[in-house]
Amino acid sequence: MALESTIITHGMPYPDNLKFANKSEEICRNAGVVPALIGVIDGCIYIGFSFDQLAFICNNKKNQKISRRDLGLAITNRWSGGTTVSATMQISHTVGIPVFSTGGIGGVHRGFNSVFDVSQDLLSLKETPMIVISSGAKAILDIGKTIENLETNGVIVLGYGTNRFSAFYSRETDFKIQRVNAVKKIIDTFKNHRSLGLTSSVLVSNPIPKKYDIPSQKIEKNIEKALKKAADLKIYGKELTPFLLDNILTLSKGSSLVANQALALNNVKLGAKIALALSN
Ligand code: PSU
Ligand code: MN
Repeated sequence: MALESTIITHGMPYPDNLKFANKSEEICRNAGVVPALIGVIDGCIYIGFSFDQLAFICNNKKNQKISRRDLGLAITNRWSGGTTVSATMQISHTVGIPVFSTGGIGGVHRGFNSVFDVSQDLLSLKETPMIVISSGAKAILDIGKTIENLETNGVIVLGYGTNRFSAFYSRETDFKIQRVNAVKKIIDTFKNHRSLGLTSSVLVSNPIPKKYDIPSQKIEKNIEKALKKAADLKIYGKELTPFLLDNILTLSKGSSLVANQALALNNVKLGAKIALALSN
């Protein structure tokens, strides 16, 4: 199963990120699944890091955030850094790994009408046939527009044990999606979708465990403060998402980090079950 690395290089501070990466790999191995943590060191794409490489990438001050469009640049200029959902999907699909687990996908940003910011993750979900497990889309986004984009682009969205789309730190939003209760249904849906020659992904929205849920009213104030700061400082493009996550982490006094890790590890658990069942 594929795992992304921007969550490690740009989503969590050191050494929490290293502990998180180790834990993710351990969950996979205990489930009988080979973890493929994907990232770039010195312009080389790695599908699985050694112990030393992982330690390096977790604490490298020059890490780049590498999305799908950056891959050619990263190789040419010998960058090191984390691959986003879009870059990780591109690499996984190229080498034949069909299942990928992450925290939250990128999507349509708030204020889209003026800033036109849509994550490449949505393009990759449209164009790359995989099963992607996430806790919905990040709460910093415009969830409604993100859902509409997924529908337009033919991405199947399944709610694991729920008929509501998740918003990362919060279990539920008002947006209805197709509920699925069993791993087998996810796999059958993917196979039937593929049998028709369709090349978009199946996105599984797996809610954050109840214990770690942060109700949206609670996190919303912090999101709005972070968005205002980003606008004041004219932060845009690929810098925006890491800036927002970092500011929310500070504003929430670390509780967003705990939630982020809990949901991402929970997604690894579900992803490993899916990967194992698919390979069997
Ligand atoms: N979720 C996190 N932290 C992150 C990301 C997601 O908790 O850093 C990353 C993912 O790698 C995702 C990327 O693909 O943010 C999206 O960035 P953008 O909005 O610039 O497309
Ligand atoms: Mn963007």
